[in-house]
Amino acid sequence: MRLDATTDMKVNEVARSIKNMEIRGAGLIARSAAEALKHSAKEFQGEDLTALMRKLEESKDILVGSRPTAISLWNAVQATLRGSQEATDVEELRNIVVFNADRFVKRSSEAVQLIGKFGAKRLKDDMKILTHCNSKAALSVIKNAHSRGMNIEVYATESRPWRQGILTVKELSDVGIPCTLIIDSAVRWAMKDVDAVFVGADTICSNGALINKIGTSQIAMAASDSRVPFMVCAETYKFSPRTLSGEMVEIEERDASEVIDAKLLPPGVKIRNPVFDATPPEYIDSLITELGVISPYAAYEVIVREFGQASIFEEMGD
Ligand code: RI2
Repeated sequence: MRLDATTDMKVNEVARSIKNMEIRGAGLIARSAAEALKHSAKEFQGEDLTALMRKLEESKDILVGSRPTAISLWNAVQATLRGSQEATDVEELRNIVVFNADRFVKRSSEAVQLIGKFGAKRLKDDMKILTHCNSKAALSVIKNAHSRGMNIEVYATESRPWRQGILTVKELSDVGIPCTLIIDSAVRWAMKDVDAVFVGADTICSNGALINKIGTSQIAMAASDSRVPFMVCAETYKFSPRTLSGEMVEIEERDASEVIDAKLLPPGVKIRNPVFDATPPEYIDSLITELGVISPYAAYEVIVREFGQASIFEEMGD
């Protein structure tokens, strides 16, 4: 990541916080990036339109470079800068960016609420739900069902190495939902008691595959083996127009020190720390989006509807 002294501090600060996971979760990093660009536009001094445009482009690169996998980040900055080329002066450009950022943040938050409502209709009283990592979208479903009076219990995976499962059990316990924390390798053991799995998404590919927290694909396989429905909660800005143009999703690999102190291991032992994995569409029962509950095989239609096929290829330079 390039940290540029000429770019305003807010953008650098947000990018740094996304990189070191103080700001995390695919939805939150997207909303934070939109807010950072808005701040950049608002704080700009002077009347030089080209200078503001350059500053926003630099800010966009810094933000997008902070984490490589979640398409939500890229979609957020694209949505925030949409139409900026048409601005004829600084004031107009500023207004475009502020309007777009506010709209993105509002729609993104509303999408999480709608996903909660749609997803809750798939739950019934006394169900046991398994969730992985800490997804605002997936937890929105569980909380919505609970707020309608359903008695729901949750198995939350620890989600090594960052242990986001602890955030999940805190968040759910706070509203009175009974939780059981399990280590990641206990998923298959727990599946005998589980009625449905609900997870979030970092990216939905054009073929319907899900990119989500490492371990998600093993959970999907265990669920499939036990005939337990595997549901994915994904706002439409988690769908990747880039995969439609043939790009592969880059899987982030973080520092080995997050897994274990290398000094505790014999010399020469390698450590790998991949952050996400891919779950093929055949393991996914439904995608719960703000547009409704759909098949993973409808991902192409969602991408074209939301981003427009022609503009996708233009943006990618194809
Ligand atoms: P929401 C997280 O990534 C998890 O993979 C989670 O499933 C996903 O983002 C979506 O989260 P990380 O930032 O947008 O913890 O639903 O690496 O909150």
